[in-house]
Order: sequence, then structure tokens, then C-alpha cells
Amino acid sequence: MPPLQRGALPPVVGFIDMDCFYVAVERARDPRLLGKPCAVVQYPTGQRGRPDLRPEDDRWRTGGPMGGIIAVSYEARARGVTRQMSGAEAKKVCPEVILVQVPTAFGKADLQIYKDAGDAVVDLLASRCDATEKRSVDEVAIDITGAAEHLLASRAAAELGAAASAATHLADSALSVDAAKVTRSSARQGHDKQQSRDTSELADGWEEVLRRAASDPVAWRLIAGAVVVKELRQQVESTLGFTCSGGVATNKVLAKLGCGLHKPNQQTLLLPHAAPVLLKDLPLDRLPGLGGDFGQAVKSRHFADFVSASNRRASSYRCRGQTC
Ligand code: TTP
Repeated sequence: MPPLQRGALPPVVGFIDMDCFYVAVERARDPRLLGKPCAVVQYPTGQRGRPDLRPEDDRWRTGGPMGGIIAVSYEARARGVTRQMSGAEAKKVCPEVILVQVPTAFGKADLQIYKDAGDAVVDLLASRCDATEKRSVDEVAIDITGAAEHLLASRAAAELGAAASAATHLADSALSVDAAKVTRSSARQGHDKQQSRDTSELADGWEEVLRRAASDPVAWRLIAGAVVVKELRQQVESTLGFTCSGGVATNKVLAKLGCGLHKPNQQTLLLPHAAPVLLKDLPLDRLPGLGGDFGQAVKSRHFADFVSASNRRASSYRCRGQTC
């Protein structure tokens, strides 16, 4: 994404993350998988001489050597299947799980069908966004400032408020703050806080947000951005058959963070005042870029598991250096 335009107001940034993406791609190709517990498995290594499996071949695996699981449907997650398992382990915890092997070409995994599907999503989003930035095979950051401003100019405020609040979690609601407290690996596996769809919980805090937004142009633009993201997600589903989760904020890091709070097929708005509330008890590994070795190094350097604790350590270092 080119540098975001710097105007008087911060940009409106969305983040889109496809739900159980490789599974979704397989489902779009084979509707028998819809609604069923299923997972995509890697090809078995060390199997030289095996014929390649093209995308159109029968790739369901019922036994024999199998690679590890790389994508799990939410139905299978609810039955205990995780990405760390082998196909055989998954069958043990969930005998009805359907295992689909990735296609192969020249004896290696051929990921083209998933890449093509990811590109189709980006192309579709680009039609209504000022800029798109593909962050991974199934994640896209989008600059939706122009689309949000267009909605503000063309639709009544009450209509926008109603559309946003009916479809969007607030990042500082009790439900979201709870969802933010779990580590990245738990969030990946799915948990009850993350997946709740109770509409009364969704509505939590919206009345106050809409009242305050009447005199807060930054908030209004973000609320319009939530409507843009809702409409884009609907368009992705109706055109390509994939559901996705979304986040909206004033920058990519916060939009991604919001996006990960409620999955699958949900969206979250992170207004500026919500950031400190959300970050307070956020495990460090939930911040983009801190999920791997670098995150571990930051944790051990600051003796901190949470963002707020690492902030305290960092400011105490600064204080010592600056005789405050
Ligand atoms: P993710 O976005 O990490 O996960 P996901 O889309 O399967 O599930 P979620 O709904 O929780 O976001 O990964 C996107 C795809 O990338 C995933 O479907 C399969 C692939 N992938 C791998 O091949 N290996 C890996 O280790 C991971 C993490 C993902």
C-alpha cells in the first residue's frame, strides 16, 4: 500500500482476514465440504515416486501416510482438531473429519489454487479501496478513506449508525476485552469469547459511541468505514463464496488487531479511545510482528507478557536515562 495520505484527519484503514482460508478454497471447489468438519493436510514428505495430485483429482485422504494439518474448518475446531495435529491424530479426536490434501506438482505442494483465490479477493477489494496491501496469502490491509467519505456524503447519519452497529463489535466492549486477553495460539484455535454472536453483546456500547460521534468527525469516518468493510465482506462472500473477518481503525496495526478479536465472519471497530483499553491486558504475542522469535525476545528483555507491562518497563528505562 503506498503511504497513506496525510490530511487533517487520520485515514480510515480496514483489515480483511479470510476465515480458515485453504478450507474455504476447497469448499468453493467442492460444496460437499460445506458445513462439515474438515481440514487441509500437507502432502506426505519422503514419498518419492507418488503420482502428483492435481487440483481437480480426488484429494480426500482416508488413511495412509499424510502430512500435517495446515488449515482447519471451524466445525472441526469445535470438535478438538488443531493445526498442530497430524491427519491421523485429527481422525482420533474427530472420526468424521474430512481430510483434503493440498495439490502437488513435481512432487511438491502446489499452492496455486490458494494464491489465485487470495488474488481474486484483493482484486475485488481494490475496486472500492484507495489502496490495498496484501499482507499474506489471506490477509489484506485496505485504505478505505475515500469510500468512507463517500458514504458520509451520500447516506444519512442514522442509516450509517444503524448499519455499523448491527454488524460490528466495538473493540472496547466487555466481550472484545475478554477476547483480547487470550494468547495468539488460543485465538487461532478459536474460543468462546472470540466467536460469540449474541446481538445484545454486539450492541454493547454502541449507543454511547453514536452519541459521542455526533461531535467527533474521526469517529464518524471510522463508523462509515465499518459500513464499507461490512459491504465489502458481503461482496466477497456473494461473489467468491468466501467468508472473512474484518477490522477498522486509523492504522494497519490496530485494524489487524481488531480484525483478530472476533472470528469467523465478524468484524470489529477500534475507535481511538478504545486502543488503551484494549492494549492494557493484551498478550504481547497478539501484536502484529510479535508472534514469533522477535516477540519472545521482546518478552524476555522486558520481563513482560502484556503490552501494558512492557510499556511500564520501557518507560522506566527511558526515565533512568533521562534523570526524570
Ligand atoms: P491463517 O490466516 O493463519 O489461518 P486460517 O485462515 O486457516 O484460519 P483463521 O480463520 O483462524 O484465520 O492462514 C491462512 C492459510 O495459510 C491457511 O488456511 C493455511 C495456510 N497456512 C499454512 O499453510 N501453514 C501454516 O503454518 C499457517 C499458519 C497457515
